[in-house]
Amino acid sequence: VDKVYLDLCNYILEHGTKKEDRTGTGTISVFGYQMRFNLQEGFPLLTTKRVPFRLVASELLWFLKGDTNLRYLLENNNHIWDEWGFQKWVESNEYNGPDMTNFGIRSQKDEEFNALYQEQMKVYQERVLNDIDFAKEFGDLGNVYGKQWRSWEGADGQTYDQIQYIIDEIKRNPDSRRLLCNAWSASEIKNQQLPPCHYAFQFYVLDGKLSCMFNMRSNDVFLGLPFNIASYALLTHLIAHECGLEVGELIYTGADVHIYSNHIEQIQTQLTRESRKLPTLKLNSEVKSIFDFELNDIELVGYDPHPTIKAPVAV
Ligand code: THF
Repeated sequence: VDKVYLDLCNYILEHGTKKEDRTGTGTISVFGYQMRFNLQEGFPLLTTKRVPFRLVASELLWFLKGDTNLRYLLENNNHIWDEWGFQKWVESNEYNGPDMTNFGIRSQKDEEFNALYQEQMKVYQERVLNDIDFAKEFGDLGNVYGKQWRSWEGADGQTYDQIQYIIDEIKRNPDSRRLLCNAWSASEIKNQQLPPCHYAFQFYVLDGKLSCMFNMRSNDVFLGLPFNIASYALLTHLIAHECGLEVGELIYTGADVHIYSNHIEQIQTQLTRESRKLPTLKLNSEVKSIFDFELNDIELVGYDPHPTIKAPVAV
């Protein structure tokens, strides 16, 4: 996994082009890239830096619950989506604290502003955790992944559970070429704090093995991609578990695949490291339905990575 990932990093550094982006950070970008991972070789969590698997797992369980509110993530000490909820809050009419315009970029460039921002962020997190009405309004990220996966709103006014459909279809007709979940919806873009980056995925069953391909329109290679690979690998394991299948391959297809300009040093460090043995995944065999899994039913065994490498997230 590390080799395939680091090959991509090298490829972007060599062939990528400077490109401006929505967040104002600047990136080196390529358009179109594919990677394949054999899930039989171990669980694809990078070993050349520590990837916090607990955060990957709690985010995936959040999607699978159909939840779109930050509250669940905060309860699980997962802060990877905080900035997107915070943005909704500070742009609302009810916010009357110090000006937080462009807080993402400013907090990285201005120490004094950063202190103010951290303070406001703390206040926001506390309120989402402790004030249910506040959380309902300002902790919700809109019709993001959980909503799209579990209760897609059809033009007919009905809701559709795309994950349940996939599971039922795998059990009934494993040769199906419709084992697909789509999170991208033209009419929902305006109702989403961030339109989906991993916007569609599809499963494939052959010889008792379940494979998965996922598509990304935009991908932050240093922070996002290691999470995305692990998340879809975990989803494939969970669905295989419920359907009585082995795991097969995980295939990644990326469109605008980029390294942020303030992640280049970190990538250079990571490129000097030797990869280690992959961990394996252990799922609680007592749990049958993927919708019943909780964090402590999912265990990673034998993960011995190189140390964490810190990097700022672009909002
Ligand atoms: N926006 C950007 N700029 N990058 C992303 O990766 C990204 N996401 C989601 C939404 N918007 C994005 C959120 N997912 C981290 C990891 C995944 C994220 C967001 C942030 C992150 O900072 N990871 C740190 C550890 C963080 C921690 O310990 O709290 C890391 O070192 O891996 C891509 O889906």
